Formats: sequence, C-alpha cells, structure tokens
Amino acid sequence: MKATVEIALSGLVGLAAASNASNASSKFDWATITPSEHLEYHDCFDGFQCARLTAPLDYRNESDPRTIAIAMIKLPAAVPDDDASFAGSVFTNPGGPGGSGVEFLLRNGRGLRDVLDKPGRRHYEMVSFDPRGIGSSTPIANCFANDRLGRDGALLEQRGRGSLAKDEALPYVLALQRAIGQRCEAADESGVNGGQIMGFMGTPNVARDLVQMVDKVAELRAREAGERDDRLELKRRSSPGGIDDDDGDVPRLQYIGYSYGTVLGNYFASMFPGRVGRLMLDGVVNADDYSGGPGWLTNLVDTDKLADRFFIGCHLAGPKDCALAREDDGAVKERFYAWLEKLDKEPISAVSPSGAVVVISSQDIRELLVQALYKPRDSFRGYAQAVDDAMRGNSSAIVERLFFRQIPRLKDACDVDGAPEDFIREAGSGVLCADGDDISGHELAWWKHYVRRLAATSAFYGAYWVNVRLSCNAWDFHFKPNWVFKGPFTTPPAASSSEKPLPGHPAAPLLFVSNRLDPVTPLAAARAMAAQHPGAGLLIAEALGHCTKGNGDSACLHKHIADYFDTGVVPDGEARCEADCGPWDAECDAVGAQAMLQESEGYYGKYPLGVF
Ligand SMILES: *[C@@H]1O[C@H](CO)[C@@H](O)[C@H](O)[C@H]1NC(C)=O
Ligand SMILES: *[C@@H]1O[C@H](CO)[C@@H](O)[C@H](O)[C@H]1NC(C)=O
Ligand SMILES: *[C@@H]1O[C@H](CO)[C@@H](O)[C@H](O)[C@H]1NC(C)=O
Ligand SMILES: CC(=O)N[C@H]1CO[C@H](CO)[C@@H](O)[C@@H]1O
Repeated sequence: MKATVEIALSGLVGLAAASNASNASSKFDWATITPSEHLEYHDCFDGFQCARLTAPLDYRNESDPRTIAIAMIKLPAAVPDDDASFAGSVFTNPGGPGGSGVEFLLRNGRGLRDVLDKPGRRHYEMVSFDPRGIGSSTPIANCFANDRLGRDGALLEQRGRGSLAKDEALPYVLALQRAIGQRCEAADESGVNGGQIMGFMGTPNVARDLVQMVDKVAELRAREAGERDDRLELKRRSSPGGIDDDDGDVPRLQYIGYSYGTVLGNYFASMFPGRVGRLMLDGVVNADDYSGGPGWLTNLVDTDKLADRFFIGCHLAGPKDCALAREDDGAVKERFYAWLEKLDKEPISAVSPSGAVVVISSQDIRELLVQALYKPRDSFRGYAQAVDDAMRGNSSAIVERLFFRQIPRLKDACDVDGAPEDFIREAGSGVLCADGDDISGHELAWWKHYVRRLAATSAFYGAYWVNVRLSCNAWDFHFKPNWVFKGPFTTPPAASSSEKPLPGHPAAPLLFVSNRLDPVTPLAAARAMAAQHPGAGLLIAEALGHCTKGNGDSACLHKHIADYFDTGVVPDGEARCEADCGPWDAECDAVGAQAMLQESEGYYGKYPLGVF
C-alpha cells in the first residue's frame, strides 16, 4: 500500500495512521454493525473482521447506565481456531494518544503476524481497536464536529504566532487554547458526538476496556468451541493468553504497544498484573513523567543527539546519497544552522500548487527534521534533498511536506462526503490531559518556566514539544477525569506453578524494546521502566528512529520477539541487535521489514503534535 503522508503530531505519534488509510476505512461503514455486549465479528475490508463491543462509559459508577461502543478489528490467524498451533490473540496499540488501532492493523497486521508466527508451531490472530473516544469508536471526542474548517482556522492561527521559544507567542496561544477548551466543553455536552466521552478517556478506562475485550474474546472462543463440541481439543492447547482453560486461569492479554501504546501497556500491567500473558512495549514512554508533575519532560533527552547524527551521517554518506553533503566540506550542520538563522530574519514566501500562500520559517524546518528523525530510513534522503533545494531557492518540496502536517489542507475542510476525520487532535488531549496532573489555570510564568525546561533538554525541539501539554491548559471545567492512576508502575514477579501462571502475577516478565537513539521515547525511559518491573528484559536495536518497528528490523530482533511470545522468555537484562539497514543505505533489504515499512509509510503524517 502506498500512502501519502498526512499526520499531525499530538502527543507521541508512535505509529498512528495515514492518509489513504482513511479511504481504507471509508470503504467500510461501521454503522452497519449494531454494537453488542457479546463479541460478534463481521467481515470487513479485505480479509479482516470487525466488531463493535459495548462497554460501560464509567466503570467506576455502576449506577451510570451509559455505554460506549469500541471499534475492534481482527486479522484472523493463518490457521483455524481449533488448530493445535493456534496461539491466541495479540492486541496492538499504535500510539498517540489518539491513534487509531483499526487503521494501524489494516496497514501493519499482516507484517506483524509474519514476525510473530512460527509456521506449523504457533499462529496468532492480530487484534486492534480504536480506543474510546477515538476513530470509529463511539461517542467520539471531536470539538469541531462538522466543522473541520473551524479547527483548521485555529491551527493556522497558532502556527502564525511562531515558535513558543519567543515569550510573546505564549499568552496568545494559551488564550487560543482556552477558547478551544470552551468549544470542547460545549461540543461534549451538546450530544453532537453521540454522547459525552471527554471526561472518560483517561488510560485507566482504556486499560479496563482491554480487560473487557480479552474476556469477550475468550467468551466467544469458548462459545465457538462449545458449538464445535470440541472441549478435549481445546484443553490440549496451552495458549498463554486468551483461553479460559480448565486450568482455571483467567483470560490473559497478549499485547504489543508502540509509543503511547507503551503507556497503555504499562498501565494495564500495573493495574491488572494477573491479566498479563505477554506484553511487549516498543518505543517506551516514561510513565512516571507522563502521569505526574508538569509532564512530558523526559521525551527529548536524545533528540539533539539524534539530529547531530543526521548531519554526521549526511557528511559520511556523501553528496551522492545526501544532497546536503559537499565533497570538500564537512560542515553540514554549521551550514544548516546558518541558514536557519537567515530564515529567522527573512522567512521564505511561497505559493503552493493549489494557490495557498505559505511562509516557511526556521521552526518549520526544525519540525520537518524531527519528523524525519521518526523514520530515518524513509525520510533522511528526501529531507536532505528538500532542504538543499530550498537553500538553493526552490522551496516546492518543503512546501509539499508542510502540507502533510504543519498546514491544514483547507480544500479538504468542507467535509463534502462526511468522511470521518483521520486524526482528531483533541482526542489525544482527552487522554493525556486526564492522565497527567491537572495543570489547568497555571499562570504565564509557569508556562515560561516549562518552555525553558524543555528547551534546556532539547535546544532543537523543546519549545515545540510544549504544544503537547498546552491543550491541557484549558482542560478544566467538567472534564475532571473519572479515573486516575499514578502508579506505581510495577508488577509482581512473573510466576507459575506446574505450567500454570499464578493468580495475580504476570504469566511472563515484560519485554521492553528500544532503538539506541529515539527522538521522542529515549532509551533512558525504556531502562527506567524496565527497572520497575521485576524480571523485565530490554531489547535494544542499534538503530535510529521512533520505535524499532520499521527502523531497527533484523532477523535477530524478530527472533527475540517471536521467541518471547512463544516461550515468555526475555533477555537476561539487556540484549542488542544490529539493524539490517542504516538510514543512508540506498539498497538494503531488512529482513521482513520491507513489507512492513511500505505499509507504515505515511503513518507519521497526520498528527499535529505528539508522541505516537
Ligand atoms: C485509496 O483509494 C484509492 C483510489 O480510490 C486506491 O487507489 C488506493 O489503493 C486506496 N488506498 C488504500 C490504502 O486502500
Ligand atoms: C453516577 O451516575 C449517576 C447516574 O448517571 C449520576 O447521577 C451520579 O452523579 C454519578 N456519580 C458520580 C460520582 O459521578
Ligand atoms: C523545484 O523542485 C521540484 C522538486 O521538488 C522540481 O519538480 C521543480 O522542477 C523544481 N523547480 C525548478 C524551477 O527548478
Ligand atoms: C496516493 C493516493 O492513493 N492518493 C489517493 C488518496 O485518496 C484520495 C481519495 O480517495 C485519492 O483522490 C488520492 O488519489
């Protein structure tokens, strides 16, 4: 699948969805499925199955009768459920917060299943879902229902204020966020989105939804097994997740989370340790920093280092592979920064092919570089070419890139066909503002201090990262989260007696996975989180980029992952795998990675500001 890039970062855009994934989903009308309390799959897309599962809006309030419908999607296993090698469901979350698991599975399900399966021995079905309030789940968190133009206008207005590193931009942008917050409150109360949701989107709710889904998957399987009258066959199997066997164990989750999905996995494990079957977290967020204090302070510790690797790598790759390199001059970085300084004094004026007027600032060039740092193998060459062109006076490639994410396509804002929006940034706010400490109503001085702290972590990108938390400035009023969890982010040791996991304990230790250098989820966070879970292993890919998937692929990495899901064994401490391909390798076939890469191409376009 070839997709155009159209992502807006709104938190940790890990591996969230892409543009023509939207036409993928528009090919299926979720309204044709009636939400049900018991899991009922229907054929959808091509070779997938979809369901809408009802769940309580507020698990914490039994007298609240309201429900939500979670959009679920499944890629069936390569073998039937009653095959001896069937190994249960593996759930995934692509990140965000705010990313759509449905879109993710459509793009990546097959590639992921290929990594996990051990032909003839273990075959998994892949499952994902749009978290409550997001994507095709209902109600939806949308402050600008039927008014995309309203949101785009606000985005443009904010963009026009420039970098938050400039003190004068902050008061205006904070006020803009407050106005958006008022609009969110009105939208949530009006019923235009199918009911209230924004106060019920915090990650504890989503973790509890996962328990619900795992139980319903097990219930469905038991029902189908009963129909097959095949209990003996079922008992023979030893799936660590899913099956409520006669061994009396509860259904357990097998899970892969990317980026924000590692937050969800960490919440799940810490809140429901007895429900952990296998848990792999790739591109790890520090959940303590995410959930407490000012928040989001630890993401960028390697970002500047990674940017330097771009410049050094460019020089070493040479002009043939990196347009910014010069045979006689290794000062790629110096020339780049000198040009940014020039842009600060004299931004570039341009007109897009569709006639939109565009001003290109140094901030745009920085944002585009960080975007490239998410996926070096896909992006470094093209980014270097686009910047070199712009330095030489042709900014058309930069303009094109800005329309992937930084500048909304107003042409699309009329919403003529009523197609669902691909990514709604306030959905991400609904999650991350509920999970973090309440920072609403802070004074300007607090925000200035926050900007300075982030800028001290990453001179390159810190001021921009402030945007992730900025929406929480206006997340007060009635959106007090219904359920908050502040840790500790830990689990009892994995334990079993005679092959059977002990109640209340994970069935296996957690597996953390990280690249050596990641622009938004640094290795230090993976180490810190792994240290809090007894027996956890850490797998490091010697690679650059956000999440190992699509960046650090190798037979070594994939074997560790497949073995973990098979046996539950993690590396003792840390293990390392060399990546098959580096960011500048022109022709390189990473094992099994090519298909996955192509499928996830474009995944980073759409998210206005986040981790993913
Ligand atoms: C989106 O639609 C176009 C044309 O209708 C098609 O060529 C393309 O393959 C579709 N993309 C996806 C991801 O389904
Ligand atoms: C629980 O739900 C009921 C019914 O919707 C509502 O009246 C009550 O205020 C809720 N309680 C809390 C603590 O939110
Ligand atoms: C500018 O660059 C684009 C590629 O991004 C190219 O197609 C176009 O021809 C260039 N324009 C000029 C005037 O060189
Ligand atoms: C690259 C690509 O396939 N783009 C398509 C995305 O979807 C729109 C609407 O269906 C098409 O017009 C584009 O051609």
